Amino acid sequence: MNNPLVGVIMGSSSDWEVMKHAAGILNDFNVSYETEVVSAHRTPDRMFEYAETAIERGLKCIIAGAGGAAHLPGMIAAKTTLPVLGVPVVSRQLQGIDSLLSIVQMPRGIPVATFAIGEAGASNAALFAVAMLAVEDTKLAGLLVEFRRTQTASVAAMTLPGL
Ligand code: RP5
Repeated sequence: MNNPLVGVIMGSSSDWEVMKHAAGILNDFNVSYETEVVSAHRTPDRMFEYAETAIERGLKCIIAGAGGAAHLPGMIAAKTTLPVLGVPVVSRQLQGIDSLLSIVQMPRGIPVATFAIGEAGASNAALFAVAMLAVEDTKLAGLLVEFRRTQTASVAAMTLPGL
């Protein structure tokens, strides 16, 4: 996409199954984004380069997903002042509890906005990015209101099966 506003990065291509839900929301709102695999421990130089050039490339925020000892969001946040939205990816051994704790427990001074483990977190991180961009984009703000209306209507229309 041209002139991406949001960076969607992840530690491995195996994270895409979760992170594609962030991309899906950004697609729905027609927000430009870029996707890239950036591993904190396997491609540290790429991670630094990505974070250091993010502002000059026009990004407004970065959604970073990782699993296990998930230091990607925190390390990206350490190298840029852009808002970083962390998504804990479900891990094989500890089902993402490790990812969640390692993203949410940032020491004071370098914040990472942390979302729920897995698909809901990826979707909500993207909705949060949309909400941030909508502060200065009235068209996007209108789309967000419409999204909420549709969601409310779909729940209001729910029916339950009888016994
Ligand atoms: C982390 O290790 C990634 O974010 C991924 O969630 C996890 C497993 O990576 P792969 O072994 O599937 O490449 O760095």
